[in-house]
Amino acid sequence: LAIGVFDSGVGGISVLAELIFTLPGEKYIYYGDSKNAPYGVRPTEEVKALSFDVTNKILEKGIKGLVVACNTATSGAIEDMRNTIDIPIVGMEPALKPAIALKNEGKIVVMATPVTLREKKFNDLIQCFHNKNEIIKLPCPGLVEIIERNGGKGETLQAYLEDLFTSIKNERIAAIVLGCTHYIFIKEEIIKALGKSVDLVDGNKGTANQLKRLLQKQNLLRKAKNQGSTEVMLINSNHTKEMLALCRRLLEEHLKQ
Ligand code: DGN
Repeated sequence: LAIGVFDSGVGGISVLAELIFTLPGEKYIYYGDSKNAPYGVRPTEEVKALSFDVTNKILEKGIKGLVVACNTATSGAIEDMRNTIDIPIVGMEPALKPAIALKNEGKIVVMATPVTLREKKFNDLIQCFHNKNEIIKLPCPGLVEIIERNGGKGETLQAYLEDLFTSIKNERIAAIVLGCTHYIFIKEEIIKALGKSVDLVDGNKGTANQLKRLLQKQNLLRKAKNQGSTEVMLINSNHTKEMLALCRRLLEEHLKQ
């Protein structure tokens, strides 16, 4: 059986690459719901309904574990999914713990979608750390759409980021948490727009390790003797040639890093 991975679009491909590094020799089914992206500015009930729709499509193909490679869908739907679907399900969490562990001086900026930053899950997480570093929530409506278009390169992205960072330009920044899986593809552009070098932290490795632990515990990892090469099936609800080419390019570029 395969490992299912889904996101509202292409962002979760950065997580897929991390999974392939952590668990090579497995079979992966990646579903990007680009037709319905972005999820991050919708009411929570809609995020839930879309997440269940996609999950049902992946479940039909037969999977032994599911990675919700989307912070937004994790915030809005993962609890209900765990209550109704009987396979290991791992989600994303903005990487506050690793950012604080760096012990840099200054504030921690969390870039994420409006849904992720307003939902209970994130606000509960902040409570555990509020006395360690001051946390600045930086919602980025519209950023996912720019990245969905061509992977995010170009002047529109640069202008968006420069405008976004005007509010934090004069802050001392300990780290920036990339709390949306799409943003992993634009690390260089973030640093360029900020105009200074800052630690960028994401939760991809944590998610991949967590899936490994869960599958190991239930004895669901492919045994070494049955292991062939890694297999990846890329599916997208916006089934155009351009979108599938973008998915392939992002995966290839990310696997090279
Ligand atoms: N990659 C998704 C996330 O991590 O939140 C983006 C959600 C969206 O569609 N805006």
